[in-house]
Amino acid sequence: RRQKLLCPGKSSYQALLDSVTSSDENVKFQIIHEETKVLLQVEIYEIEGNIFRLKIDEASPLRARYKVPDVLIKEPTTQRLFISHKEAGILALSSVNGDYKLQVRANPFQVELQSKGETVMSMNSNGLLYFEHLQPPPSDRKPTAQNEEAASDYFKEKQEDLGLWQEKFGSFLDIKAHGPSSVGVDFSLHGYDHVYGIPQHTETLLLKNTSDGDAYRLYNLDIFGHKIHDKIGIYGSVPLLLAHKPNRTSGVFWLNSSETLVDISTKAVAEHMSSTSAAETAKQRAVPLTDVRWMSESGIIDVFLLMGPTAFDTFKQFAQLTGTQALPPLFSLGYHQCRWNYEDEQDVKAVDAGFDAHDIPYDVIWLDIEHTDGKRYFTWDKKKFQNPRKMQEHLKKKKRKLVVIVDPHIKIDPTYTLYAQAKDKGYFVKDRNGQDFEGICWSGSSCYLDFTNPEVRKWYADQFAFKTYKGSTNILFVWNDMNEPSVFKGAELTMQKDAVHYNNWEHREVHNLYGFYQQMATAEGLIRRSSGKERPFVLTRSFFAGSQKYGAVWTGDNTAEWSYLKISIPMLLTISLAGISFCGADVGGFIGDPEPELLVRWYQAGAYQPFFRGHSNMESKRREPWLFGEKNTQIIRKAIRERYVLLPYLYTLFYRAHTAAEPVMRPLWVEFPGKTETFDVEYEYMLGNALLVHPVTEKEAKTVSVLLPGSEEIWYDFRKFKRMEDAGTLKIPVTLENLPVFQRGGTVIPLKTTAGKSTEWMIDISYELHVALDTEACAVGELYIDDGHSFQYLHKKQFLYRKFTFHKNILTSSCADESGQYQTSCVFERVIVLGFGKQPTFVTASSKGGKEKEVVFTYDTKISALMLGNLALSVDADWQICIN
Ligand code: MIG
Repeated sequence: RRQKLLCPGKSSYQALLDSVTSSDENVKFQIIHEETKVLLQVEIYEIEGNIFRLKIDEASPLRARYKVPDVLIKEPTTQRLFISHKEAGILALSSVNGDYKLQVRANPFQVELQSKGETVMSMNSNGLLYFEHLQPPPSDRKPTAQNEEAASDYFKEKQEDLGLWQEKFGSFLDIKAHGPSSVGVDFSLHGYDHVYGIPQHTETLLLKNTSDGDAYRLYNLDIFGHKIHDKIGIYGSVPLLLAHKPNRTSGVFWLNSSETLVDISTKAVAEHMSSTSAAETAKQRAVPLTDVRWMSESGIIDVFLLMGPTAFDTFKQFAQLTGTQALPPLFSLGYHQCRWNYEDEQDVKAVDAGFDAHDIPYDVIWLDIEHTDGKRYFTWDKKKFQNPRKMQEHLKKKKRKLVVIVDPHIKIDPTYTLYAQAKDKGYFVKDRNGQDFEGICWSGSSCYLDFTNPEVRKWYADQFAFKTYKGSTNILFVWNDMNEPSVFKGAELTMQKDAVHYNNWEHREVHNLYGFYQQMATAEGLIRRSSGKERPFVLTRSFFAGSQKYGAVWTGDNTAEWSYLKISIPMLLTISLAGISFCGADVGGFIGDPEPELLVRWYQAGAYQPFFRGHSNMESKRREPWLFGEKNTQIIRKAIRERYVLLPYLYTLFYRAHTAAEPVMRPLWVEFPGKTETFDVEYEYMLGNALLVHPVTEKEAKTVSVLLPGSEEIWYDFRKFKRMEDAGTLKIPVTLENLPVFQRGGTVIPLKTTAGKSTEWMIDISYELHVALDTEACAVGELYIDDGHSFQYLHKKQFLYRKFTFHKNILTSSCADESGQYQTSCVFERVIVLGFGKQPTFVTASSKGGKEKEVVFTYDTKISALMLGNLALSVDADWQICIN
């Protein structure tokens, strides 16, 4: 409310260019507010890899302001910025290689960032820089320096009744111990009218203009039955916004964990063509421009400008700051069966057996909150789960896993060890009076662990040790829910902002980090219980920038309606763009009961999304995949089996996400950055660079409009192998059995030849390659393999990374990373070449050092597909197949 009183116009800030100092690390100077005379310190950094960082803090704050810790994986490596020019009112800085120039204008204060002469972004060009300096509370304010007096008068006069020191929210009173401290500024993104990112909202992929409505809000909340197309924040936040135009992608990463609002306004502005003659100067053209205004309740301004220039560069830049996706254990890419609740040990066994009886693969069964002894996490209900170890041994024999829920609220019960210990050690968040903060959640009156404290995180991680967590075994993994944190009867169902954390920081400062920290501690616990050997799996509902390092996220309580299936696609794409590749939505819809057709369509969609879990609410009817009649069971079986067959490709994509920050699921524009028709496509997407997927999200659909982009591309039906006749938007006929999936020409996809009961049953199943030729009759692809569960790939380089190239009718398998080695007896059994022009006369295969042998093949003239069988070519050997 206070910031919104400031309208676009001339900024009241002026840069004091006499104060400029520069070092290898940064360039610093001060800016002053004309009325309050408060000085702010500006620091500008160039970070290796085309990143710029701008920090603005008070020059001499009353107390230190909150600076988000633990999100950046390390202190970024800076490069010296050179002062290339300093004269009346302008400070010009240039990057080491001279590609980038930063222009700081003194009056009004404004920063412009240019890449090779092109203005890409500017800051404060709308004059919306806003910075509330910390003041002593009105009660102990004594007039001292003149400046200070002027400053407080300014605020008193202009902002009376705007909740400076306390604010009512319904029946809640938020007492702001340190007074107003909000910050904000605007960025103009030149030439851009497509912006994306800043999850999580139930919104379109393309961010909307907010001029006549609500700003996008980043404030992690548990909103049960959330509406669709709403800018209120749910569960998680990543303050990263991406902007794209045909020749460039850029990003703005606003590192602030307090409640944040983002206003977006796209417009066309006149651009002057540079020219000398007067007649020519009059020539103008309209270019788009997007203004993005960030407003945060507290903290400092700390913003990273990611200069791309490609989308993949931007992803790398963000990962360089916040880390890449953790490599998931392979089982977690299989299908997960969840429900609130699988009742007891018999239920778990019966559901597990149901999958075998219906020949449906699955990897993990989940236990929700009712498995505990009265919602005391890390315990078991003594009646329903009398022998959890035995139950897990049973699952282990079936080569399957168990995930249990572990929420952050701790039941107030002195006989509950976890509570008693945490209480004793002072590990709970405090209320404003210094008592343990008490809220209500599933466990009744509860306290909340203060995960922002590193000591608490360590202690919490230790709770996962096998000997401490009674009844847990090494097939048990963890689900962190309610970690926004959710507080029933709390303001907006969360913790009051004036609660107090570690080091005396108020909750308002750290709110959006709470879930991030719980997942961090949980993942650490799972790693530690295995003495550092095994990869963890932790699903979290709440998240922040960097959560990708700790596991997976899901989109929370969606509803079993078609519109929620549909919106899940842009929601997952947005989360993926924000660095979190391992994401999914509850298959079937959590709330309510899906009609069978919707459930089938949701399985088909989920099978081609990164995290694949069926889940349902307590009040929903049972929803195991075989409960909807033989025909639907068969279609769901087919969808899940297809997922399992595709796992080699998916796992390879996760390896790329882990090592190169490439999102697994990506919007079309990322793959086709020059094709403007892809920029707003949100109901279809690319899985890696090779598969285009368009889930069916309409009831009784007979056709689906699919955009196959790129006139120079060739697309193939992924299952029928047929080359698509046209590119552009096509009406693709669909039946209930299929969803439109296409393979892009020029790619090679590795698959398993068949599915098994779970990923672990599939280790020895042979592989096949789908080689889809492009217009030059070429294709390339990759396959990553390791043991699927440990850190040996990292510590001992036990992995295989293979590369496939099809060129001049020769398919070659070679090593893509010589540093890795992994023993496997697996073979390639089949190769299918799509778009192969003519019937071959003979085909030979030869392994390096081995002799050439003839290959049996069949050729389908109608669809130009060549199938090579009985190959038995080792996965870990170099080999060649020659087609003559
Ligand atoms: O408010 O643990 O989003 O997946 O089943 C309900 C019970 C609490 C919310 C989660 C949902 C989970 C449920 N939880």
